[in-house]
Amino acid sequence: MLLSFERKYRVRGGTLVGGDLFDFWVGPFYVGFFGVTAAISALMGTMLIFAAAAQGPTLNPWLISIEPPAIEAGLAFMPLAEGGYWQVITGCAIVAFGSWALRQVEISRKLGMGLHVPFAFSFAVLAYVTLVVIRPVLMGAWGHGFPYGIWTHLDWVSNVGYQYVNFHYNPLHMIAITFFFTTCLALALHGGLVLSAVNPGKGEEVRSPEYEDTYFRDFIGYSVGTLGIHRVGLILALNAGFWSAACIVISGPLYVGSWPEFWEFWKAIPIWS
Ligand code: 07D
Ligand code: 07D
Ligand code: U10
Repeated sequence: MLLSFERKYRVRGGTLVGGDLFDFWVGPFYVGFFGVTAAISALMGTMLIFAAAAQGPTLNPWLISIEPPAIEAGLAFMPLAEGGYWQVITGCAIVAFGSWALRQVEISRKLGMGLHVPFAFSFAVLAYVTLVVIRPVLMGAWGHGFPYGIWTHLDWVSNVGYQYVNFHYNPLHMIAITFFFTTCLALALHGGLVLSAVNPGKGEEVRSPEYEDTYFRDFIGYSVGTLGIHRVGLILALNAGFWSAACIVISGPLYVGSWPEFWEFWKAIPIWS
Protein backbone atom coordinates (compact mmCIF):
# COMPACT_ATOMS: atom_id res chain seq x y z
CA MET A 1 0.00 0.00 0.00
CA LEU A 2 1.19 3.46 -0.85
CA LEU A 3 0.82 5.40 2.39
CA SER A 4 -0.50 8.87 1.65
CA PHE A 5 1.49 10.27 4.58
CA GLU A 6 4.84 8.76 3.55
CA ARG A 7 7.32 11.68 3.87
CA LYS A 8 9.41 10.54 0.94
CA TYR A 9 6.67 11.37 -1.58
CA ARG A 10 5.57 14.69 -0.09
CA VAL A 11 8.52 16.90 -0.87
CA ARG A 12 8.76 20.64 -1.51
CA GLY A 13 9.59 22.08 -4.93
CA GLY A 14 8.89 21.28 -8.55
CA THR A 15 6.35 24.09 -8.78
CA LEU A 16 6.17 26.12 -12.00
CA VAL A 17 5.02 29.37 -10.36
CA GLY A 18 4.50 30.73 -6.87
CA GLY A 19 7.44 28.93 -5.21
CA ASP A 20 6.28 27.54 -1.86
CA LEU A 21 2.98 29.42 -1.91
CA PHE A 22 0.45 26.60 -2.38
CA ASP A 23 2.99 23.82 -2.00
CA PHE A 24 0.93 21.62 0.34
CA TRP A 25 -1.63 18.82 0.42
CA VAL A 26 -5.26 18.75 1.54
CA GLY A 27 -6.01 15.15 2.48
CA PRO A 28 -4.91 13.08 -0.50
CA PHE A 29 -4.87 16.04 -2.94
CA TYR A 30 -1.81 18.07 -3.88
CA VAL A 31 -3.02 21.70 -4.07
CA GLY A 32 -0.38 23.92 -5.77
CA PHE A 33 -1.02 27.18 -7.61
CA PHE A 34 -2.76 25.33 -10.45
CA GLY A 35 -4.92 23.35 -8.05
CA VAL A 36 -6.24 26.66 -6.77
CA THR A 37 -6.81 28.07 -10.29
CA ALA A 38 -8.40 24.74 -11.33
CA ALA A 39 -10.73 24.70 -8.30
CA ILE A 40 -11.73 28.34 -8.74
CA SER A 41 -12.33 28.17 -12.50
CA ALA A 42 -14.14 24.83 -12.28
CA LEU A 43 -16.36 26.15 -9.49
CA MET A 44 -17.01 29.41 -11.37
CA GLY A 45 -17.81 27.58 -14.62
CA THR A 46 -20.19 25.23 -12.81
CA MET A 47 -21.92 28.09 -10.99
CA LEU A 48 -22.26 30.00 -14.28
CA ILE A 49 -23.88 26.94 -15.89
CA PHE A 50 -26.50 27.04 -13.15
CA ALA A 51 -26.81 30.84 -13.34
CA ALA A 52 -27.42 30.54 -17.09
CA ALA A 53 -29.84 27.66 -16.55
CA ALA A 54 -31.75 29.75 -14.01
CA GLN A 55 -32.81 32.00 -16.94
CA GLY A 56 -34.32 29.09 -18.82
CA PRO A 57 -37.04 26.50 -18.48
CA THR A 58 -35.27 24.01 -16.20
CA LEU A 59 -32.58 23.58 -13.54
CA ASN A 60 -32.53 19.81 -13.95
CA PRO A 61 -28.84 19.00 -14.68
CA TRP A 62 -29.90 16.26 -17.13
CA LEU A 63 -31.90 18.73 -19.21
CA ILE A 64 -30.17 22.10 -19.01
CA SER A 65 -28.39 23.43 -22.07
CA ILE A 66 -26.24 26.52 -22.41
CA GLU A 67 -26.40 27.67 -26.04
CA PRO A 68 -23.55 29.42 -27.86
CA PRO A 69 -24.31 32.77 -29.57
CA ALA A 70 -26.31 32.76 -32.81
CA ILE A 71 -24.23 32.22 -35.97
CA GLU A 72 -25.25 35.74 -37.13
CA ALA A 73 -23.41 37.23 -34.12
CA GLY A 74 -20.10 36.16 -35.66
CA LEU A 75 -17.13 36.43 -33.33
CA ALA A 76 -18.52 39.28 -31.18
CA PHE A 77 -18.63 39.25 -27.38
CA MET A 78 -22.28 38.79 -26.51
CA PRO A 79 -24.54 39.82 -23.63
CA LEU A 80 -24.82 37.02 -21.06
CA ALA A 81 -28.32 35.92 -22.08
CA GLU A 82 -27.45 35.82 -25.80
CA GLY A 83 -24.52 33.43 -25.70
CA GLY A 84 -22.33 35.42 -23.32
CA TYR A 85 -22.77 32.80 -20.62
CA TRP A 86 -21.53 30.18 -23.09
CA GLN A 87 -18.51 32.35 -23.89
CA VAL A 88 -17.55 32.92 -20.23
CA ILE A 89 -18.17 29.25 -19.37
CA THR A 90 -15.93 28.27 -22.29
CA GLY A 91 -13.22 30.57 -20.88
CA CYS A 92 -13.58 29.01 -17.41
CA ALA A 93 -13.40 25.52 -18.92
CA ILE A 94 -10.21 26.30 -20.83
CA VAL A 95 -8.58 27.79 -17.71
CA ALA A 96 -9.72 24.77 -15.66
CA PHE A 97 -8.45 22.18 -18.18
CA GLY A 98 -5.20 24.13 -18.67
CA SER A 99 -4.68 24.34 -14.90
CA TRP A 100 -5.42 20.63 -14.59
CA ALA A 101 -2.67 19.88 -17.13
CA LEU A 102 -0.19 22.21 -15.40
CA ARG A 103 -1.00 20.63 -12.04
CA GLN A 104 -0.12 17.28 -13.62
CA VAL A 105 3.18 18.84 -14.72
CA GLU A 106 3.97 20.05 -11.19
CA ILE A 107 3.19 16.65 -9.68
CA SER A 108 5.37 14.93 -12.33
CA ARG A 109 8.24 17.30 -11.49
CA LYS A 110 7.86 16.76 -7.75
CA LEU A 111 8.12 13.02 -8.22
CA GLY A 112 10.93 13.22 -10.78
CA MET A 113 8.74 11.54 -13.38
CA GLY A 114 8.24 12.14 -17.11
CA LEU A 115 5.60 14.48 -18.47
CA HIS A 116 3.69 11.75 -20.29
CA VAL A 117 0.44 12.19 -18.35
CA PRO A 118 0.08 15.95 -18.94
CA PHE A 119 1.18 15.44 -22.55
CA ALA A 120 -1.58 12.89 -23.01
CA PHE A 121 -4.26 15.01 -21.30
CA SER A 122 -3.30 17.92 -23.54
CA PHE A 123 -4.69 15.97 -26.50
CA ALA A 124 -8.14 15.88 -24.88
CA VAL A 125 -7.89 19.60 -24.23
CA LEU A 126 -6.78 20.13 -27.84
CA ALA A 127 -9.88 18.27 -29.07
CA TYR A 128 -12.14 20.41 -26.87
CA VAL A 129 -10.44 23.68 -27.86
CA THR A 130 -10.70 22.64 -31.52
CA LEU A 131 -14.46 22.21 -31.13
CA VAL A 132 -15.21 25.45 -29.26
CA VAL A 133 -12.45 27.88 -30.32
CA ILE A 134 -10.30 26.88 -33.31
CA ARG A 135 -13.10 25.68 -35.62
CA PRO A 136 -15.59 28.44 -34.68
CA VAL A 137 -12.88 31.09 -35.20
CA LEU A 138 -11.87 29.58 -38.56
CA MET A 139 -15.55 29.58 -39.59
CA GLY A 140 -16.13 33.12 -38.30
CA ALA A 141 -18.77 32.51 -35.60
CA TRP A 142 -18.90 31.27 -32.00
CA GLY A 143 -22.25 29.77 -32.99
CA HIS A 144 -20.35 26.83 -34.49
CA GLY A 145 -19.34 25.67 -30.97
CA PHE A 146 -21.38 22.94 -29.30
CA PRO A 147 -24.03 23.70 -26.63
CA TYR A 148 -23.36 22.64 -23.02
CA GLY A 149 -26.11 20.16 -22.35
CA ILE A 150 -26.11 16.41 -21.99
CA TRP A 151 -28.71 15.85 -24.74
CA THR A 152 -28.20 18.99 -26.81
CA HIS A 153 -24.52 18.26 -27.39
CA LEU A 154 -25.61 14.96 -28.92
CA ASP A 155 -28.04 16.85 -31.19
CA TRP A 156 -25.13 19.07 -32.22
CA VAL A 157 -22.97 16.06 -33.17
CA SER A 158 -25.82 14.52 -35.17
CA ASN A 159 -26.77 17.77 -36.92
CA VAL A 160 -23.20 18.66 -37.79
CA GLY A 161 -22.66 15.09 -39.01
CA TYR A 162 -25.64 15.29 -41.40
CA GLN A 163 -24.56 18.73 -42.64
CA TYR A 164 -21.81 16.75 -44.37
CA VAL A 165 -24.38 14.16 -45.55
CA ASN A 166 -22.65 11.10 -44.10
CA PHE A 167 -19.86 11.88 -41.65
CA HIS A 168 -18.61 8.30 -41.84
CA TYR A 169 -17.13 9.15 -45.25
CA ASN A 170 -14.81 11.77 -43.66
CA PRO A 171 -11.44 10.01 -44.10
CA LEU A 172 -9.95 11.44 -40.88
CA HIS A 173 -13.08 10.40 -38.94
CA MET A 174 -12.35 6.87 -40.23
CA ILE A 175 -8.76 7.11 -38.99
CA ALA A 176 -9.86 8.45 -35.58
CA ILE A 177 -12.47 5.71 -35.16
CA THR A 178 -9.95 3.05 -36.15
CA PHE A 179 -7.57 4.37 -33.46
CA PHE A 180 -10.36 4.33 -30.84
CA PHE A 181 -11.24 0.74 -31.71
CA THR A 182 -7.58 -0.31 -31.73
CA THR A 183 -7.00 1.39 -28.35
CA CYS A 184 -9.83 -0.68 -26.93
CA LEU A 185 -8.46 -3.89 -28.45
CA ALA A 186 -4.98 -3.15 -27.08
CA LEU A 187 -6.25 -2.39 -23.57
CA ALA A 188 -8.36 -5.56 -23.53
CA LEU A 189 -5.38 -7.66 -24.65
CA HIS A 190 -3.04 -5.97 -22.16
CA GLY A 191 -5.46 -6.15 -19.22
CA GLY A 192 -6.25 -9.74 -20.08
CA LEU A 193 -2.62 -10.77 -20.47
CA VAL A 194 -1.43 -9.15 -17.23
CA LEU A 195 -4.28 -10.58 -15.18
CA SER A 196 -3.77 -14.02 -16.68
CA ALA A 197 -0.11 -13.93 -15.61
CA VAL A 198 -0.13 -12.21 -12.23
CA ASN A 199 -3.56 -13.10 -10.87
CA PRO A 200 -3.72 -16.88 -11.26
CA GLY A 201 -6.10 -19.19 -9.48
CA LYS A 202 -5.57 -20.27 -5.86
CA GLY A 203 -2.42 -22.35 -5.41
CA GLU A 204 -1.12 -21.50 -8.90
CA GLU A 205 2.18 -19.70 -9.40
CA VAL A 206 2.40 -16.09 -10.63
CA ARG A 207 4.00 -16.05 -14.10
CA SER A 208 6.88 -13.67 -14.92
CA PRO A 209 6.97 -11.18 -17.83
CA GLU A 210 8.89 -13.79 -19.87
CA TYR A 211 5.69 -15.81 -19.91
CA GLU A 212 3.78 -12.80 -21.18
CA ASP A 213 6.35 -12.33 -23.96
CA THR A 214 6.23 -16.02 -24.81
CA TYR A 215 2.45 -16.00 -24.93
CA PHE A 216 2.43 -13.50 -27.77
CA ARG A 217 5.40 -15.08 -29.54
CA ASP A 218 3.56 -18.42 -29.57
CA PHE A 219 0.34 -16.71 -30.56
CA ILE A 220 1.31 -14.17 -33.24
CA GLY A 221 5.06 -14.67 -33.62
CA TYR A 222 6.06 -11.39 -31.97
CA SER A 223 5.91 -9.66 -28.60
CA VAL A 224 6.21 -5.91 -28.38
CA GLY A 225 7.43 -6.30 -24.79
CA THR A 226 6.22 -5.28 -21.36
CA LEU A 227 7.39 -1.67 -21.66
CA GLY A 228 6.57 -1.50 -25.36
CA ILE A 229 2.86 -2.23 -24.91
CA HIS A 230 2.53 0.92 -22.80
CA ARG A 231 4.15 2.96 -25.58
CA VAL A 232 1.78 1.36 -28.07
CA GLY A 233 -1.19 2.15 -25.85
CA LEU A 234 -0.22 5.78 -25.40
CA ILE A 235 0.47 6.29 -29.10
CA LEU A 236 -2.83 4.67 -30.10
CA ALA A 237 -4.83 6.77 -27.66
CA LEU A 238 -3.10 10.05 -28.56
CA ASN A 239 -3.77 9.35 -32.22
CA ALA A 240 -7.45 8.75 -31.47
CA GLY A 241 -7.70 12.22 -29.93
CA PHE A 242 -5.51 13.91 -32.53
CA TRP A 243 -7.35 12.55 -35.60
CA SER A 244 -10.67 13.40 -33.97
CA ALA A 245 -9.62 17.03 -33.67
CA ALA A 246 -8.31 16.89 -37.25
CA CYS A 247 -11.49 15.33 -38.68
CA ILE A 248 -13.72 18.06 -37.29
CA VAL A 249 -11.41 21.00 -38.00
CA ILE A 250 -11.30 20.13 -41.72
CA SER A 251 -15.12 19.88 -41.82
CA GLY A 252 -16.11 23.44 -42.58
CA PRO A 253 -12.85 25.37 -42.57
CA LEU A 254 -11.27 23.20 -45.30
CA TYR A 255 -13.99 21.06 -46.82
CA VAL A 256 -17.58 22.14 -47.39
CA GLY A 257 -20.28 19.91 -48.77
CA SER A 258 -20.77 16.20 -48.79
CA TRP A 259 -18.19 13.74 -47.49
CA PRO A 260 -19.53 10.90 -49.69
CA GLU A 261 -18.96 13.17 -52.70
CA PHE A 262 -15.36 13.72 -51.63
CA TRP A 263 -14.65 10.16 -52.80
CA GLU A 264 -15.71 10.97 -56.38
CA PHE A 265 -12.05 11.69 -57.09
CA TRP A 266 -11.36 8.03 -56.42
CA LYS A 267 -13.84 6.80 -59.01
CA ALA A 268 -12.49 9.42 -61.44
CA ILE A 269 -8.91 8.09 -61.36
CA PRO A 270 -8.28 7.19 -65.07
CA ILE A 271 -6.75 3.83 -64.15
CA TRP A 272 -10.23 2.34 -63.48
CA SER A 273 -11.63 3.05 -66.96
C1 07D B 1 -15.47 8.03 -18.22
C2 07D B 1 -14.22 10.09 -17.35
C3 07D B 1 -15.33 10.71 -16.45
C4 07D B 1 -16.08 11.84 -17.13
C5 07D B 1 -17.42 11.90 -17.23
C6 07D B 1 -18.10 13.11 -17.91
C7 07D B 1 -19.83 16.27 -17.20
C8 07D B 1 -20.90 17.01 -17.95
C9 07D B 1 -22.50 18.82 -17.70
C10 07D B 1 -24.76 19.10 -16.61
C11 07D B 1 -15.24 9.32 -21.01
C12 07D B 1 -18.60 14.11 -16.85
C13 07D B 1 -19.65 14.98 -17.46
C14 07D B 1 -19.00 17.05 -16.23
C15 07D B 1 -22.01 17.54 -17.04
C16 07D B 1 -23.67 19.48 -17.56
C17 07D B 1 -23.94 20.68 -18.41
C18 07D B 1 -14.70 9.89 -19.76
C19 07D B 1 -14.80 9.35 -18.52
C20 07D B 1 -18.33 10.82 -16.72
N1 07D B 1 -18.74 15.51 -23.82
N2 07D B 1 -20.61 12.67 -26.03
C21 07D B 1 -21.02 11.93 -23.01
C22 07D B 1 -18.64 15.56 -22.45
C23 07D B 1 -18.33 16.06 -26.84
C24 07D B 1 -20.70 12.47 -27.42
C25 07D B 1 -21.12 11.53 -21.56
C26 07D B 1 -17.74 16.59 -22.06
C27 07D B 1 -18.23 16.53 -28.25
C28 07D B 1 -21.49 11.28 -27.70
C29 07D B 1 -20.87 12.85 -20.82
C30 07D B 1 -17.25 17.16 -23.27
C31 07D B 1 -18.63 15.30 -29.01
C32 07D B 1 -21.81 10.79 -26.42
C33 07D B 1 -20.14 13.64 -21.89
C34 07D B 1 -17.90 16.47 -24.36
C35 07D B 1 -19.33 14.47 -28.00
C36 07D B 1 -21.25 11.62 -25.45
C37 07D B 1 -20.14 10.43 -21.20
C38 07D B 1 -16.24 18.24 -23.46
C39 07D B 1 -17.46 14.58 -29.64
C40 07D B 1 -22.50 9.74 -25.72
C41 07D B 1 -18.65 10.85 -21.45
C42 07D B 1 -15.86 19.14 -22.33
C43 07D B 1 -16.37 14.28 -28.70
C44 07D B 1 -22.27 9.94 -24.19
C45 07D B 1 -25.53 11.54 -23.12
C46 07D B 1 -17.60 9.84 -21.07
C47 07D B 1 -23.63 10.10 -23.53
C48 07D B 1 -21.45 11.19 -24.10
C49 07D B 1 -19.35 14.72 -21.57
C50 07D B 1 -17.77 16.75 -25.74
C51 07D B 1 -20.07 13.33 -28.34
C52 07D B 1 -22.13 13.58 -20.44
C53 07D B 1 -17.45 16.92 -20.62
C54 07D B 1 -18.98 17.77 -28.53
C55 07D B 1 -21.84 10.81 -29.07
N3 07D B 1 -20.34 13.12 -23.15
N4 07D B 1 -19.05 14.93 -26.72
O1 07D B 1 -17.80 8.83 -20.48
O2 07D B 1 -24.15 9.23 -22.91
O3 07D B 1 -16.33 10.18 -21.45
O4 07D B 1 -24.25 11.31 -23.72
O5 07D B 1 -15.68 18.42 -24.52
O6 07D B 1 -23.18 8.84 -26.18
MG1 07D B 1 -19.87 14.18 -24.93
C1 07D C 1 -13.64 16.71 -27.05
C2 07D C 1 -13.53 15.67 -24.70
C3 07D C 1 -12.53 16.60 -24.06
C4 07D C 1 -12.64 16.52 -22.58
C5 07D C 1 -11.95 17.27 -21.71
C6 07D C 1 -12.14 17.06 -20.21
C7 07D C 1 -14.53 17.61 -17.43
C8 07D C 1 -14.40 17.35 -15.94
C9 07D C 1 -15.16 16.11 -13.99
C10 07D C 1 -15.54 13.65 -13.86
C11 07D C 1 -12.47 14.11 -28.09
C12 07D C 1 -13.53 17.39 -19.73
C13 07D C 1 -13.56 17.20 -18.22
C14 07D C 1 -15.71 18.38 -17.87
C15 07D C 1 -15.29 16.24 -15.49
C16 07D C 1 -15.24 15.00 -13.26
C17 07D C 1 -15.01 15.06 -11.80
C18 07D C 1 -12.78 14.38 -26.68
C19 07D C 1 -13.30 15.51 -26.21
C20 07D C 1 -10.95 18.26 -22.15
N1 07D C 1 -18.55 8.63 -34.70
N2 07D C 1 -18.53 12.67 -35.12
C21 07D C 1 -16.12 11.89 -33.32
C22 07D C 1 -17.66 7.88 -34.00
C23 07D C 1 -20.94 9.56 -36.40
C24 07D C 1 -19.42 13.55 -35.74
C25 07D C 1 -14.98 11.56 -32.43
C26 07D C 1 -18.05 6.49 -34.06
C27 07D C 1 -22.06 9.86 -37.33
C28 07D C 1 -19.07 14.90 -35.43
C29 07D C 1 -14.79 10.06 -32.68
C30 07D C 1 -19.24 6.44 -34.81
C31 07D C 1 -22.16 11.36 -37.27
C32 07D C 1 -17.96 14.78 -34.58
C33 07D C 1 -16.11 9.68 -33.26
C34 07D C 1 -19.53 7.82 -35.19
C35 07D C 1 -20.90 11.76 -36.61
C36 07D C 1 -17.68 13.43 -34.42
C37 07D C 1 -15.34 11.79 -30.98
C38 07D C 1 -20.05 5.28 -35.16
C39 07D C 1 -23.40 11.90 -36.63
C40 07D C 1 -17.05 15.52 -33.78
C41 07D C 1 -14.21 11.52 -29.99
C42 07D C 1 -19.64 3.87 -34.78
C43 07D C 1 -24.66 11.62 -37.41
C44 07D C 1 -16.15 14.55 -33.03
C45 07D C 1 -13.15 16.38 -31.97
C46 07D C 1 -13.51 12.77 -29.67
C47 07D C 1 -14.75 14.97 -33.12
C48 07D C 1 -16.58 13.17 -33.58
C49 07D C 1 -16.51 8.36 -33.38
C50 07D C 1 -20.61 8.25 -35.97
C51 07D C 1 -20.52 13.09 -36.49
C52 07D C 1 -13.68 9.74 -33.62
C53 07D C 1 -17.25 5.39 -33.41
C54 07D C 1 -21.90 9.29 -38.68
C55 07D C 1 -19.76 16.11 -35.92
N3 07D C 1 -16.78 10.77 -33.74
N4 07D C 1 -20.25 10.67 -36.07
O1 07D C 1 -13.31 13.62 -30.48
O2 07D C 1 -13.97 14.61 -33.93
O3 07D C 1 -13.12 12.90 -28.43
O4 07D C 1 -14.44 15.91 -32.13
O5 07D C 1 -21.08 5.37 -35.77
O6 07D C 1 -17.01 16.75 -33.64
MG1 07D C 1 -18.41 10.64 -35.07
C1 U10 D 1 -3.56 4.33 -13.70
C2 U10 D 1 -2.45 3.42 -13.83
C3 U10 D 1 -2.00 2.66 -12.73
C4 U10 D 1 -2.58 2.86 -11.50
C5 U10 D 1 -3.64 3.74 -11.33
C6 U10 D 1 -4.14 4.49 -12.45
C7 U10 D 1 -3.99 5.07 -14.93
C8 U10 D 1 0.28 1.80 -13.23
C9 U10 D 1 -0.82 2.23 -9.93
C10 U10 D 1 -5.34 5.46 -12.25
C11 U10 D 1 -6.63 4.83 -12.72
C12 U10 D 1 -7.76 4.62 -11.95
C13 U10 D 1 -7.85 4.97 -10.49
C14 U10 D 1 -8.88 3.87 -12.60
C15 U10 D 1 -10.21 4.67 -12.69
C16 U10 D 1 -10.13 5.97 -13.46
C17 U10 D 1 -10.92 6.32 -14.52
C18 U10 D 1 -11.98 5.42 -15.09
C19 U10 D 1 -10.75 7.69 -15.13
C20 U10 D 1 -11.93 8.60 -14.76
C21 U10 D 1 -11.80 9.16 -13.37
C22 U10 D 1 -12.87 9.64 -12.67
C23 U10 D 1 -14.27 9.62 -13.23
C24 U10 D 1 -12.67 10.27 -11.30
C25 U10 D 1 -12.57 11.79 -11.48
C26 U10 D 1 -12.33 12.42 -10.15
C27 U10 D 1 -11.66 13.56 -9.94
C28 U10 D 1 -11.10 14.35 -11.07
C29 U10 D 1 -11.47 14.06 -8.54
C30 U10 D 1 -12.38 15.24 -8.24
C31 U10 D 1 -11.57 16.13 -7.34
C32 U10 D 1 -11.85 17.37 -6.96
C33 U10 D 1 -13.11 18.06 -7.32
C34 U10 D 1 -10.77 18.12 -6.19
C35 U10 D 1 -9.67 18.43 -7.15
C36 U10 D 1 -8.44 19.03 -6.48
C37 U10 D 1 -7.93 20.25 -6.78
C38 U10 D 1 -8.57 21.13 -7.80
C39 U10 D 1 -6.69 20.75 -6.13
C40 U10 D 1 -6.70 20.71 -4.65
C41 U10 D 1 -7.92 21.35 -4.14
C42 U10 D 1 -8.59 20.94 -3.04
C43 U10 D 1 -8.13 19.76 -2.21
C44 U10 D 1 -9.83 21.65 -2.60
C45 U10 D 1 -9.45 22.80 -1.68
C46 U10 D 1 -9.16 23.98 -2.52
C47 U10 D 1 -8.29 24.98 -2.20
C48 U10 D 1 -7.49 24.97 -0.93
C49 U10 D 1 -8.18 26.15 -3.15
C50 U10 D 1 -9.37 27.12 -3.11
C51 U10 D 1 -10.59 26.49 -3.65
C52 U10 D 1 -11.83 27.07 -3.87
C53 U10 D 1 -12.05 28.53 -3.68
C54 U10 D 1 -13.01 26.23 -4.36
C55 U10 D 1 -12.96 24.71 -4.14
C56 U10 D 1 -13.80 23.97 -5.11
C57 U10 D 1 -13.79 22.64 -5.41
C58 U10 D 1 -14.60 22.12 -6.64
C59 U10 D 1 -13.01 21.60 -4.61
O1 U10 D 1 -1.85 3.25 -14.94
O2 U10 D 1 -1.05 1.63 -12.89
O3 U10 D 1 -2.14 2.15 -10.40
O4 U10 D 1 -4.18 3.88 -10.26
